[in-house]
Amino acid sequence: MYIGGTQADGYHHLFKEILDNSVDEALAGFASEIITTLHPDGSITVEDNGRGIPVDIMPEEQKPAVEVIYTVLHAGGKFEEGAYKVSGGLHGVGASVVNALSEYTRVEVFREGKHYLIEFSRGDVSKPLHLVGNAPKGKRGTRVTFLPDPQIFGTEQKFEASRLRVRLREVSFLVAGLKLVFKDEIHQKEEVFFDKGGVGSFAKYRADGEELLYDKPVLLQGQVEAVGVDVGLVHTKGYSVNLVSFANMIPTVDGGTHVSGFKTAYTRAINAYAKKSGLVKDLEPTGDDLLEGLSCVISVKIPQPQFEGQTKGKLLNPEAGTAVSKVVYEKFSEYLEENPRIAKLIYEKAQRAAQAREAARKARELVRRANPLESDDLPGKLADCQSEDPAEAELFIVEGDSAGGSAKSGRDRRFQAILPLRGKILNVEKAGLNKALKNAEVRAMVAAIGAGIGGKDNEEAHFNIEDLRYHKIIIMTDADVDGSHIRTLLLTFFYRYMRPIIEHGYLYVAQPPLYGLRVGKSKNVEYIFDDEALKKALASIGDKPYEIQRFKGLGEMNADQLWETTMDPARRVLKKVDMRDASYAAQIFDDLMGSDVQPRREFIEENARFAQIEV
Ligand code: 28G
Repeated sequence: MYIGGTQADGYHHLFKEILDNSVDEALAGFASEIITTLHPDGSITVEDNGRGIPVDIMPEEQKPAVEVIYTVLHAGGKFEEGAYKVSGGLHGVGASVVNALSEYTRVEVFREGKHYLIEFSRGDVSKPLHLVGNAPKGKRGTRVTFLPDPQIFGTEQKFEASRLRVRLREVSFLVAGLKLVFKDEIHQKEEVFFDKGGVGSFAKYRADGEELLYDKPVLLQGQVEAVGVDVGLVHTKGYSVNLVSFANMIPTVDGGTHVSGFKTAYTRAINAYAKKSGLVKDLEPTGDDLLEGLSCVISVKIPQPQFEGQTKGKLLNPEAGTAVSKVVYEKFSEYLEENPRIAKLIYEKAQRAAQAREAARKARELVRRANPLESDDLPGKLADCQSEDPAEAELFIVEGDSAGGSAKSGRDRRFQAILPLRGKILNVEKAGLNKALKNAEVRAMVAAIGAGIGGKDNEEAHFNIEDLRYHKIIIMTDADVDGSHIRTLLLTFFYRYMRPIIEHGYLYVAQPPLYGLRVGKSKNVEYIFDDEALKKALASIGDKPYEIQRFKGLGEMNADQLWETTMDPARRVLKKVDMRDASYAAQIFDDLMGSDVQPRREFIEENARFAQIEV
């Protein structure tokens, strides 16, 4: 089968074949405009302003050339000594195949001031070539009208304007400067496809919607022996790779040697440039990182293209790979040298991709490790609870080892887990996720919580609320300035990377007392949570002797005290964190971003009030 079936692809291939003949005439430098008309009866007319198919009698066949071209299979090859048909399709046999598969074909030739016509039916001449009259002044070219044979293709198939337009647009980009007009008589629409920018504009067109990293597309062009290479590319701020390739204007949907050659040379050129210009950092981008956000069109012209497979979508010629690789490496290296600002943008984008990939990998590892069934994988510092039912399980995140110790002995181990944090946790806002995941405290939290980690700067890492191991996560920090700072850091962490926990109302702040008050000889200690309450309590004592204990930190309370005041569900006071709290906490660090200094003490004090708990 010459056209690849009798379904929609084969049907539309007939149009491509005829169009390609006009395109060849344009590539030969003789046609500048091609008009395609879709008629209401389903037929199509393609017209070019080239030289017009020759009409002179051929000595061997004693028939006009145009008749031979439209009736003899493989006629194309016969005519084209040495030269090759550049546009895709059937290696020059196209016209006779289309004719054989069409109910009728009309070929008009405008040549040397004359207007000729020859008509065919199902491949055979129905009206021999004859002179219609004089051509309109200055008119030259070929006009072909045909209707695919319903006996072959069935009566239901029609040309789809959208498919025709896709090919016309493609050709307009692949042959810079060629004007293609589409007249749709069915929908009464006319459209012009015309582009001077070639594959560069094509790359830009295909980047549609995505914001560009820089405005002007890059053109890499050259010729290596018989192979012509045209590459257009532009980088977007997006993440997907958008790469299309053609061999002799035939789309190579499965890539091939030319695409492999491009990828190798592109990667090598950037890496070599980066090394030379000192852009390389510890984490080196991979080829995939460098491709992220790339929109690219690769087009090769090659004398004898070899295609693989049933669909013929993959180019096999090794010389195409060599040629593309050579042209791309040389020209792209040159481009990077001459455009250092853009080169830097491209490389830095790849570095970000590398970082995100690395962060995602680490996050995946942590999620895997956090499988609650394999409690071996839980962080060593975690004193887990016995219950595996998240609905009743509670996790206390506790500031400091000594408080952690009290909490561990004071807790109800059936449903309360304790995770002590050492010192100040990392400011995730400043560090970014990649660094945050290197931090032991952060890793411990992620593993203990068991639901992964998400967030704005890693698309691949995921937080899955369904895997949450505790439905109460309670931040327990000292009631002083440092405690407030740590609380703010933790709130920021949850807000940025585990926001669903806050949205579901699973995040809490514990409220430890500031004072213990014993009046007279009583054994009972009254716990007091703020200075206001202390004043009131003291006023009501009168002149009885009393004793005040000020808890500077959780660590100063013994296990029983901690349980009674802060952990016992029957007596404790918890504040549920809401989004405003958390976003406010994050805001504080937004304000400090970019500075290496820790927040000033006064600053924290000013902002600590939001977390001074009243419930
Ligand atoms: C409108 C729809 C499809 C075409 C031409 C022009 C020539 C041509 C086509 O020649 C045989 C082979 C090389 C001479 C070539 C005209 C040279 C001089 C042509 C088309 C004989 C084919 N004058 N335009 N074929 N050549 N447009 N459009 O089919 O040696 S096909």
